[in-house]
Amino acid sequence: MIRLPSGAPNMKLRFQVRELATGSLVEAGVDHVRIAISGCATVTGDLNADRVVDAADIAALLNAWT
Ligand SMILES: [Ca+2]
Repeated sequence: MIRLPSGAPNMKLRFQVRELATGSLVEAGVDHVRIAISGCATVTGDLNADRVVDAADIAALLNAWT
């Protein structure tokens, strides 16, 4: 697993194959590569974590106001 820096807008994945000795035959294959995104971006002001800032967040704020 490779962790990318947060906020990275792009990603490049490169596989590199090279000879270990002259005259050798290099063959390579890439199989079963899986890219997954885990976690989620936070939305500023989203107090109830439904990824939308709306009246429910204001209500949550007012209900927490003591
Ligand atoms: Ca919300």
